[in-house]
Amino acid sequence: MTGITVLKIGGSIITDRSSHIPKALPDQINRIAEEIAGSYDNLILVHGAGSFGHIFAKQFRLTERFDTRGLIKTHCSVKKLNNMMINALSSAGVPGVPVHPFGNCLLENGRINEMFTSHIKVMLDQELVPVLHGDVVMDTVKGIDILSGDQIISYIADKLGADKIGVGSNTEGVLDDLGITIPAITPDTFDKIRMYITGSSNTDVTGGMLGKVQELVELADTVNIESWIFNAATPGNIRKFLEGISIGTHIRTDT
Ligand code: IP8
Repeated sequence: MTGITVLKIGGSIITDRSSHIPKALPDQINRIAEEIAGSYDNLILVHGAGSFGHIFAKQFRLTERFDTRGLIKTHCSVKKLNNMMINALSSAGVPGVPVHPFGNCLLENGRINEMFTSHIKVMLDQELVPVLHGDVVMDTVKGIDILSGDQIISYIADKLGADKIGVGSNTEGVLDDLGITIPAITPDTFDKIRMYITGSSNTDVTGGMLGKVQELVELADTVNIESWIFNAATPGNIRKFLEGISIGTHIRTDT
């Protein structure tokens, strides 16, 4: 068995983020499932919420206040997207199983305080592919908050001792202010280039590209787990990442 791989697919790849209502992109979801079918040994999949989560999170201001209706609406909506992903994986022959963070995670002021992961380990032992997603989650300080897929991947990779992380985004990698892909980022270079990193979007309540990079740089720095941020909208890239081919921006330690 190979080491654990954690792969995040951004919500902007599998949903239409410009839509005012939740809108999935079934062709993309099916293509991604087929690419994953080529190599899914010891794989944990995490997907973003896209228009299924960010629209409601913003509408009900869920990062600022507790709102019962908003909580239920947002969670049910992201579960629908997760279900589409599970069905597509199943059609492609991949045994994906849902893991909803709302039910197994607790935040403290927006950061993961506790997350039950023992069942995820057993799922991997049974050759299943756990599929988590950005979600609304109970928070000991704020009541609820939004948990991004980006925070999930770094937490889970650290806790389960993953070998590598892939972040399938909608750009070629991490772009600088001129739109050029930055080939490698280390904790040392991050401080110098963070002001040039672009790509945050208005409806993204969880931080956009800078937030993603920050999570991954911290992980490289603290536990030496490498990551790649690449364009998951380009057919073949997910397959390449899963086969161990280096694409996009490589985030690693200084040494
Ligand atoms: O799309 C956000 O997750 P992300 C989750 O991974 C919600 O940032 C509910 C907006």
